[in-house]
Amino acid sequence: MAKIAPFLVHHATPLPSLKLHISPRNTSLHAKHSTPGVRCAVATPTSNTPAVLQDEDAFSFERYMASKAVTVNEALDRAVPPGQPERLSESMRYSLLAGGKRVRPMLAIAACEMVGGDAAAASPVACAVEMVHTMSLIHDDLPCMDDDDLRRGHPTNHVVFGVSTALLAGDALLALSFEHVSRGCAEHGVPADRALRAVAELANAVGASGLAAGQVVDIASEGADVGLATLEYIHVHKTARLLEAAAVCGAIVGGGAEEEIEGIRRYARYVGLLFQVVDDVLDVTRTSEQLGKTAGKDLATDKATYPKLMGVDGARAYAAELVASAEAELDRFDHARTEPLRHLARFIAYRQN
Ligand code: GRG
Repeated sequence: MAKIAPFLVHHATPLPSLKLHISPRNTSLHAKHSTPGVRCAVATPTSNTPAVLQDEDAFSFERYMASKAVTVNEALDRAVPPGQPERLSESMRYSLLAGGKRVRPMLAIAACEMVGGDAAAASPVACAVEMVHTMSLIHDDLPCMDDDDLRRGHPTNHVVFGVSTALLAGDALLALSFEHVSRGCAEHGVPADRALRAVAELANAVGASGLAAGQVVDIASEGADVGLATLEYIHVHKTARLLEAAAVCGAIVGGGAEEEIEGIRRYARYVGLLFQVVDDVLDVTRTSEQLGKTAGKDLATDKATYPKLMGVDGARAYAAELVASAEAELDRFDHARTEPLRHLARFIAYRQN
């Protein structure tokens, strides 16, 4: 039986294997854990969709998400005010404030709160990960990369502002993300050692151990006969690493103990990979209008994806196992505190765009 996730352990902080196994013959996946109720990831919301608790006193994920999204959007708006040169600031704001699910900021804030930190302390890292994410979308859409013209329901940045400005807007967002963490943590009274550690975590996630690595292997793999191990490498680095950094940075600035931070890291690695598996399934099951970006792109460019290598049902089964494994990592924490991160994992599994 081959391991499917060897690269999940190849980060700066090695962790024990995550114990996801896939049979090379039938692609059925055997993870250690199962969660009752998580039956079919990436489903149209039906009675299978995990229900948000209705009890007034109980945790409501919808309310939680909505209120955090407002706070994050306002903070991002303040972080990148209109300025000079006007064209550059317009280009930065165009993509950063174009919507988006704000999953990465949500992870940072929820992880911070889970370890007992104040949501406000997580605001600088939450905004920073969204700036990095937006930079990666702008660059990913460029003609020299994926050459896409639709993102977040709007024409891509380079279509509106031109390639040079789009490139520079991405660069400026990347630089600003680190400035924002450094200054913002100090303003929110986050101890300097935590802020420094968060900066290092984020930088590691962006560079040659993270996004850039995943992207370069992704590009090099175009047209090649890519197997599951390479696919996993690409997505652990290109997609999962930033989600992991978001949650870990939240836990760091929230003052989490070492074992809490590492538990959250393991949770987020599962969730990060889940995010990409779901993304691949949505690419073949939803329309461009529904996604706000070009659907069917992977198929059109003959890219290796989870549905291609496992079939849509196999990818859905894998997604369900990843949710279960992610949630199992939260079992060590006080249950009530884990609600946002549990619901966030399910939200990612059941999202429709
Ligand atoms: C410049 C150092 C440097 C690195 C950039 C371009 C690049 C290297 C990496 C590409 C990373 C990338 C775009 C990965 C795809 C991740 C993904 C599934 C994005 C979609 O995220 P959502 O669904 O988007 O959260 P919204 O719009 O909701 O925020």
